[in-house]
Amino acid sequence: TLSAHDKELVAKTWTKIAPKAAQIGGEALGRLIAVFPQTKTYFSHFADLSASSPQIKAHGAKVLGAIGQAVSGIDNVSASLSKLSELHAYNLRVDPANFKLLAHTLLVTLSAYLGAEFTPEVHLAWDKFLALVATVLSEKYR
Ligand code: ZNH
Repeated sequence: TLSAHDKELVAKTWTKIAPKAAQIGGEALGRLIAVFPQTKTYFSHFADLSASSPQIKAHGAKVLGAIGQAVSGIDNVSASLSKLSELHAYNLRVDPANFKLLAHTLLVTLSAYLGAEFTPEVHLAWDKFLALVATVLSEKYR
């Protein structure tokens, strides 16, 4: 679970990256479909499935928007993402294994953007936070 210090680190990093959130989301999603091509099946209705696809980038921006909401509501992520949790469980039916893959490409992207500021401590805080987001998005599956 996230310690008070982890939460502070996530919030602090978020203020730094928020202006570039759309770009970061686009890169993370582009990496997801390039590095783990099995994830493309969820986006087969998109016209362009290259890593530089404008639809994939726009989708990545949306995903990071939700991450931003989760950061704002970090003390109650379940409540912050409850609508999205229902959407993924009942409508999209994304295999929860994919949340781990996206967390991975997001961490890599954060590292690229933050450079030396992406210390092992910050890395750990984001790893825990993204695991929590994944748990929340999977909690309504049955
Ligand atoms: Zn998801 C959608 C978020 C993961 C797949 N998403 C979505 C949205 C959002 C999100 C915000 C939008 C909604 C509306 O519109 O309303 N996701 C998210 C997050 C995460 C995720 C936060 C984590 C972290 N997803 C995911 C994964 C996958 C997915 C992993 C796969 C692989 N999603 C998806 C889909 C969709 C979504 C498919 C739909 C799209 C369209 O547009 O169609």
